[in-house]
Amino acid sequence: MSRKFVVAAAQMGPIARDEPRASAVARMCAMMRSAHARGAALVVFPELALTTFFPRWYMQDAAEIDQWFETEMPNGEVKPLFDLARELKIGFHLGYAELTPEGRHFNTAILVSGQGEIVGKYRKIHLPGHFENEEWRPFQHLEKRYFEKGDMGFPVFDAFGGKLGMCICNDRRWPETWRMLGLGGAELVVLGYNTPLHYPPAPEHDHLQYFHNELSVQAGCYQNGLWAVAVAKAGVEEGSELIGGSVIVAPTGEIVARCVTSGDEVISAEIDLDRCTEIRANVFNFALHREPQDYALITAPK
Ligand code: CDT
Repeated sequence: MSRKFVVAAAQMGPIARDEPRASAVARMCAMMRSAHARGAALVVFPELALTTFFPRWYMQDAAEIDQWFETEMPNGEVKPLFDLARELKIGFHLGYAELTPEGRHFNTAILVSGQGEIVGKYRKIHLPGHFENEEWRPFQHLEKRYFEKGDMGFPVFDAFGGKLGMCICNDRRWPETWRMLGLGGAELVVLGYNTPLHYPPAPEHDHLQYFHNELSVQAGCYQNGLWAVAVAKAGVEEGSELIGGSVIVAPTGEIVARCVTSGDEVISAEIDLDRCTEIRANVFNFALHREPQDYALITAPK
């Protein structure tokens, strides 16, 4: 049976600090319709897609921090997206800030089926940035302050006729992320990102941000023989420029679709999950060629 289907990446332009979630959801619904018109079975939205990228501001007040988090999913403001998915029979991936009933904070992504059911959840493991206010920076990156490290590992889900995994933004730079998902059997990895063009600790690398994004995703795909859809929140958001460059990448590492704007933009591609075998049965045949007994340092405590 064919395992071909169309996937879409729904890149989002900036979300203002005072933009209500309902407005972001309306923008996502418009892009979901556009993805559906392209025949997509799955549309991928960015990391923290419901609000502005709030870790750029230092906050101390718990209530002020918690206003950026969702305490249930779906909630009233996000429900239109779930309803539309059900109506159009299209699945989606959504990143958001999660506050659990126990008061735990995570940078989370969910996978929702074409029936509007949550079929997968992932909590970001590689949290970038810092804990304290660093006044010398033009903007903060306080993910380590506002989120706990994810506690779910790198799960792989049976969905859309194949094996799907998720990671979030900074996770994509780590080969361990991709290898864990590859070893888990993932055939498609979906991810969102908010990547500032300017990296204050090493500004000499600012011109490489797009290159490093593609390098990371293409290497992850090729070295594990899987597809990926990597989706940005892009554009100048509250004075901080975020890279765009959302891509759909084949198991060969080739980019098959790429966003060309820094605003709301939908791209799509037909993917064939059976093409993972081109790589996995050959150069990266894990069973035949991996030598884990020589990789002990990778899992040694840091
Ligand atoms: N959101 C996120 O993880 N962003 C990081 C920024 C670089 S580290 C401050 C990223 O890896 O793109």
